[in-house]
Amino acid sequence: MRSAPIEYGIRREVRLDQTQDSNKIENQYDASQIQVLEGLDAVRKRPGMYIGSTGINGLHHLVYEIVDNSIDEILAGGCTEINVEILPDNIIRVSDNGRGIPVGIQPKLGIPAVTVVFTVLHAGGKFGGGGYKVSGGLHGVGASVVNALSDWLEVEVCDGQYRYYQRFEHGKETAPLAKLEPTDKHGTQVAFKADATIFETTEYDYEVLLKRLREQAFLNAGVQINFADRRGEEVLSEHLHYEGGICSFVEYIHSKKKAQEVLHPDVIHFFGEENGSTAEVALQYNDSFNTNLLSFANNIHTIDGGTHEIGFKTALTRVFNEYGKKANMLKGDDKFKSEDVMEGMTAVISVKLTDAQFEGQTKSKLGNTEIRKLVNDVTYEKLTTYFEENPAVAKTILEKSLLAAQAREAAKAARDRARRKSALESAALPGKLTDCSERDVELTEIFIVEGDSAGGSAKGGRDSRYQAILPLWGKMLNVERARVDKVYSNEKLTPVILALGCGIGNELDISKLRYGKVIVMADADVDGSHIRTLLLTFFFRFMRPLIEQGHIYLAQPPLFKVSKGKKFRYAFSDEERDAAIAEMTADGGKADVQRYKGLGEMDPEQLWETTMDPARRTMKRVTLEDAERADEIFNILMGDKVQPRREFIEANAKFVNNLDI
Ligand code: TSJ
Repeated sequence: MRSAPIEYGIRREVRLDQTQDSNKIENQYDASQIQVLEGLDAVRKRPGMYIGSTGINGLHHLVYEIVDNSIDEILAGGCTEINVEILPDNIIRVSDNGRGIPVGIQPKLGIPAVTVVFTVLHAGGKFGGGGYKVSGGLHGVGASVVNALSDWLEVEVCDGQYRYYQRFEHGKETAPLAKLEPTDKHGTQVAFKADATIFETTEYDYEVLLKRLREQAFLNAGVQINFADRRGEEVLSEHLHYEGGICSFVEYIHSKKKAQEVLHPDVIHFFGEENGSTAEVALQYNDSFNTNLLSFANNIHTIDGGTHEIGFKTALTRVFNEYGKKANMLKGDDKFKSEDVMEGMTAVISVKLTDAQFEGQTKSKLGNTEIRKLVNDVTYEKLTTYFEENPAVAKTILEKSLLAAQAREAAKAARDRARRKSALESAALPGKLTDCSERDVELTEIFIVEGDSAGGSAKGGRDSRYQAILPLWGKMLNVERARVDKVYSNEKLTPVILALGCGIGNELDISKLRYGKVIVMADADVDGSHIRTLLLTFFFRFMRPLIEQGHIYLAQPPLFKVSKGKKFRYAFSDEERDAAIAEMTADGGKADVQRYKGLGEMDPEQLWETTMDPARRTMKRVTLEDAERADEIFNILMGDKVQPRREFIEANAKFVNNLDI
């Protein structure tokens, strides 16, 4: 894909010249170096501008930045394998067996190209030469930014003739590029340690890196990535290699969801190109109600979608409508909406284009308008042909879409009824709600509490100015099978919907949300776990923006009270309990351990000081991943497929307390 030589490509003469006398490298430094260093100082002053944040996401961004360069090298045909390692002390080492970053003197700056890569802003791996230039965001900021934000960074290049080495500290070279012994190897290795004075944390998350590396292995079919975490006694490692590309991606996603079954055995796949841009789509339907659409532009995950997704959705809906009419499955004026034809669909869209424009707050929405037409055309033509050639598959999928359309109609009718009703009754708050007095949503919290006795403690312990209590009781309905229409009329969830005040599903209006924090407070037992799973599933399906915008929390009540005489300590795990016992009994005598079987056993004061007081409590903010997992568990527990449910329960029997997250 990247065939044109780089700007300061390897000019034979220059390189031979320089490699004969490594001292010469030193002499060729000039004033432009000063500019270089100022550039990197800017990165250290405002790191967020370059990597988004100095939190864990920014930290992981450093790794992506380096790995992306090796992937580019693979795409250019220069190598086959990438090794990514987390070493003790959170040092990252990335290597490939490519051509090696060029070491020849860059004519404009008079220093080796590899040094330029690490010291000149925006001269990183994405430099020149007809690659996919990425603009408008945090993407592809380059190796120099990683260097600037590292305590130290070392690069080793083998070009088939010699080994070269250079070290940098805080972005500044400690010595010029050193030419070492001859070698017939070729490749690049970069090791770095993120600067702990810049990052809030320098502890990498294996799972997060694994997820992203796996994604890259799917998006670049054939690429081999070896990933290892060598920080602990036990080495964790994965070999990531998918010849099937994004088709393997779809298969992988489906293989992870035990509770659902695919509706047709083969992943549908198509590809098209126009004016140097390419579009590739893989999709497959399953028997769940969820849509899982992942889109990428130049291998960057576009979480907020954009023109490629719009082109796909428009064409998909059109193909279904045209085929539905022709096959006599759609009657009269009936038409599918986009949401109908996406129900139960898992799809991956990958586009490659020059000058990708990323928009929006987080730069994760593709803006290039020409891509809409490309994806639309490709999807329309190829999917129409596929349906004509595979009528049995088409029929299966369309039947599912028909059910979805009917459910949508039924839901709308139910909503209209509900709206008329609430307009008449006007008393829109549920009777069980004990509201707070504050009305500023930024300051308010609602505790959704399991059971009436816990509700009583919570009411007694709360700060009534800004904390509201909503007790829930009894078993809730099966949200999986009861669709939006049923949820509206269900007596158990209606209080939640009414109390939050922002509606659900397509009607959700987050500006109407009545509390800034929605806190699920349930016991640490099996029933509590069920309630959490149910509520998270409900939020995931019908109020997803609340999760995305960080409004949903899980309270963390203590499991034990350890006391001795007048002294006492709360413990939130078995380990904490044991530590508290050890500490309290160090000077002799026995400690008393009380196990809280439920929130209701705590008196209001205890509940306040351990779980509700903002100054002392810990809470878990629910992420989309947590909720998605709850949704999966919910499917397994409530779905009608007995086998996965049994497997799951057997496998998790001993962890039953942790079912929810
Ligand atoms: F991020 C980075 F720049 F530090 C980095 C780059 C890190 C790692 C682990 C690998 C790489 C990298 C760069 N691997 N391979 C390359 N290839 C080139 O830079 C290269 C080599 C030859 C030619 C050519 O035209 O001959 C062009 C390029 C871009």
